[in-house]
Amino acid sequence: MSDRLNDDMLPDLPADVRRPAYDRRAIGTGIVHLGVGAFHRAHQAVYTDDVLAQDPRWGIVAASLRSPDTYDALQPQDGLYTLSVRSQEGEALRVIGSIRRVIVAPREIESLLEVMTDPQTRIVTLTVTEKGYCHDPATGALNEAHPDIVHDLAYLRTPKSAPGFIVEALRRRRMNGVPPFTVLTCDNLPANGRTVKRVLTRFAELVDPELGRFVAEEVSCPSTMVDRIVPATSDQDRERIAQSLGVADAWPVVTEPFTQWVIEDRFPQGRPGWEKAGVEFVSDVEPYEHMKLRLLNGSHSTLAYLGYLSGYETVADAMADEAFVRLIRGLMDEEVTPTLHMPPGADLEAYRSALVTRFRNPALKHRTWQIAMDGSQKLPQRLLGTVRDRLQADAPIRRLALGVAAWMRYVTGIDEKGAAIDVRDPMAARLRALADRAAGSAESLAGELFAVREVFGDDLPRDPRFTGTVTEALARLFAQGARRTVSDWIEP
Ligand code: CS2
Repeated sequence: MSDRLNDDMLPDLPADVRRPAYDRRAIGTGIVHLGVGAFHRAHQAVYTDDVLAQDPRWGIVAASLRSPDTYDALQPQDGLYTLSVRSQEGEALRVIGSIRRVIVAPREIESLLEVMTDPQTRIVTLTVTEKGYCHDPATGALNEAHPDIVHDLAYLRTPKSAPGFIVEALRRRRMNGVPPFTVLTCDNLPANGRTVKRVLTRFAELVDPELGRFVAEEVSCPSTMVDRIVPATSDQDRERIAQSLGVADAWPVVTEPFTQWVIEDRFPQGRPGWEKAGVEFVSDVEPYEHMKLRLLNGSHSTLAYLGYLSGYETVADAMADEAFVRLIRGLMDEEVTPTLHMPPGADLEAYRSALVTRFRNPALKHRTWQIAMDGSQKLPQRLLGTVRDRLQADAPIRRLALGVAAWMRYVTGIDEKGAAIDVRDPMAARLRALADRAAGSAESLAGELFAVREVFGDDLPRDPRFTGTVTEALARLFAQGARRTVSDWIEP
């Protein structure tokens, strides 16, 4: 199929494909987004697309901080792309028009800083994944030895990292007398607004103590809870969607029907009327965040490591196995839920049951390998915070410990059949070296990995209830494999 999706093609799309209900030429840029991956395009960009007809000020300029892939795909399409919502009931297609322009940051540093400095830009949103904050995952503090941070502090005007771009743009705005934008992180970090604020303040302080004070006092960083499962797009997705559209889309995004966005309402420079698109504005996101990070993402990571080791390609494949369903239900019901504070009006039982259905969605090919990525950055908020709360209550942590042990087994880089695992993690090389040193013994492997304090902090390695249960689970994984451990870890 040679024709490409673009503005001129919109009128010719099949009638059942929804498309922008506004004049794209009339929209301004109110938002700069950093990290234009599939998640942003299936979540924040869709909520924004919903409100542009009523308020055209809030178009998005989206930057990728590393690769030109998204630019190459969307530039010839005038920034348009297809959102495919898939479930057992079928597929609904919609063309999203809220992204006005894509910038590849490394080759257009100055243009990106220019838009970020423009007074019309009132919000900077981010989905740069956990590692993009260049912080220490166990403490949430800026990692001042991170190579990108070292670079950005030395070359303020040509940053590479998200904190580097944001602080430089804030510095210029301040110099020009332009009020700071609101920084809205949409990543799965604990207390994500507070974490990004801490990182930015420290970075700014290292540039100049005055700037540090300015960021601390003047920049609003509301916390958010974001939720939508968005697996990587496959070539089959591209082909199927092109067939339905009648034109090619180089990079559609595929997602589930469920979507949720909860935001603290602190936007001194204004914001889109996202509530009309279903966003919940609250004064404190923490209960929502704990509910989501611990129930959804904690289960996801557990499924990812155990599922991958058991030979399951996708989450839905693992959740077609009753032993996995039992483990995940037990994890959520018995170990995670008692640590949660109820978000106002939430029905946790309904939430947990909905999660099981979402994980089982056979129309989403969400690879266990994809979720397994960057475990060193994910474990602290997904599993270890829960572990700490449980230990404090002197309550059992068996299923949580099995998830942690499965991560340890996974980062050895060798699967149960002796084949290599492609471990993607900023700490992969270090973890692999520790695993090699441990030479396959559960006890020494666990010991080596407990000492990684960026993951486990100083407290957990000293608690024998934690180290003992994880080591026992790891020994079991080595002795009898993941699939069998999943079925008999709780009730032999
Ligand atoms: C997943 C998340 O890849 C992962 O680590 O757990 O991306 C998850 O799909 C989203 O947080 C769902 O909202």
